Amino acid sequence: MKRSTTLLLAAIVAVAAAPAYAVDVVVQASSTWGKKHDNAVSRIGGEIVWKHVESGTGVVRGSGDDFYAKLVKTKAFKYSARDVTINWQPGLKVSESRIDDGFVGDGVVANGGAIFPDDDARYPAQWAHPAIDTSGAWDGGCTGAGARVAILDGGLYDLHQDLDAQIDAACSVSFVGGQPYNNDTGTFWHGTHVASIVAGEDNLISGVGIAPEADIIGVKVLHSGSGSFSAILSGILYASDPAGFGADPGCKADIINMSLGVPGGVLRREAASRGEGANFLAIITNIMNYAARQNVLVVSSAGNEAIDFGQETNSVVVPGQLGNGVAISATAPVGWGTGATDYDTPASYSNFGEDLIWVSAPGGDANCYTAACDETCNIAGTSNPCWVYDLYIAACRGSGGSTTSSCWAAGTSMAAPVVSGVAALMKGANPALTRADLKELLKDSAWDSGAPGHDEFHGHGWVNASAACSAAMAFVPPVE
Ligand SMILES: [Ca+2]
Ligand SMILES: [Ca+2]
Ligand SMILES: [Ca+2]
Repeated sequence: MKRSTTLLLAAIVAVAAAPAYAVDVVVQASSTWGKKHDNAVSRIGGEIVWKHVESGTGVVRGSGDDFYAKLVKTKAFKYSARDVTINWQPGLKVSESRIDDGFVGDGVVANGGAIFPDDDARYPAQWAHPAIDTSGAWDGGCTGAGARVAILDGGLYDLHQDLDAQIDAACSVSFVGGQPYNNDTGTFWHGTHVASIVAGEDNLISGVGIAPEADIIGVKVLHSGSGSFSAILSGILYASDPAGFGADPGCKADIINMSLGVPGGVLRREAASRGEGANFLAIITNIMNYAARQNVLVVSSAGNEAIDFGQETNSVVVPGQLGNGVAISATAPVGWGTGATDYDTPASYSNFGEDLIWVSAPGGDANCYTAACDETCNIAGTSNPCWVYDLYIAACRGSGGSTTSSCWAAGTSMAAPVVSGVAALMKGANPALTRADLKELLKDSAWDSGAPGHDEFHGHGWVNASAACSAAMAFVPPVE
């Protein structure tokens, strides 16, 4: 049984991208974008909204119901699909318990370790840290310093004191029209929570991130959970090749976190009547592979529909299952507030599947129904029903413009940034590591949880921060 008061299962709604007099089409050339593509678009009276030369991807706009047909008829592009806006963050769990009191920690002096988390106000409620032994990684010299993580999401609250020093504002960007990267709707701010799971500061405020010294690049591609394909593709390309969008090449990310996704079956339904769903899949796969070629590791959430994608032969998770990235399932203890430490228990909502999951990671859950879980727990200066403490507490936007607030949330949206954080720990400690190295070391350092060996829920295992740190430091590239 799901705890329905905390489960917001948003309906997946397709919105026509544009009225009949203007249609946006996502296009993919067979190789790079050249003159013939420019010419084909102008020949049929279209305009180029944006293009990325090296990947051969772009969005073109035209008028009239027949514009798409005319574009296809030019045969200039290998794939094309009319843009759609969909909800990329369905099934998120959010506890109603949000802390707006601005409580900060005690300011205990650091005792020699690289990171001293114990004096951060909400750190004692962040069970994910003991679960994956982040202290072991920090004490081993891995802090994330030097690693850059792009958060493709609905926006970052850049004034939050647990995040402000880690955000690279000059490189942060929005691909949602009329919206700056640091703006979102609602009071929760999903992107802020995700970013602070990666790199929440070691600073007395809120909790501590997995890689507290990593740099964060905010890339707004969603608004209230919804976004267009054009925005998602732009975000991935920007974080992989900012120069392609006119930005400083130094804005490139090492890791892209995408706590978003839809099962591909949904995607195909949205576009099926027009026969363009497969084209969308081909285009986004191309872009995921482009990011990989640019040496960027893409970390995606597996989704929160409790679906076994090993049995879903007719459906894929987009973008998690496409290209060369990694998709992450979620785990959580059941009754941590009352003493449980079964951290690697599969979360009740997490998608899974033989070919879907690379590794599992803490994501939280609201699945404890014992009488003890309905009692009140008092932990880290907070007081809530004990089941709340199975969720993941991290920074969020508070009411009234609070810059110190924390929220509990659960989802594969929370598990993905744990892995992005671990990847940042490795990359920061050993900048020579390639995307492929990071992916392999995540696998090699993971704990073998669940069924022995590779299994359908944990994939190659449950992520292990301290082992990943050691492996990164010890890594010697194979001799060619
Ligand atoms: Ca601290
Ligand atoms: Ca903090
Ligand atoms: Ca296993």
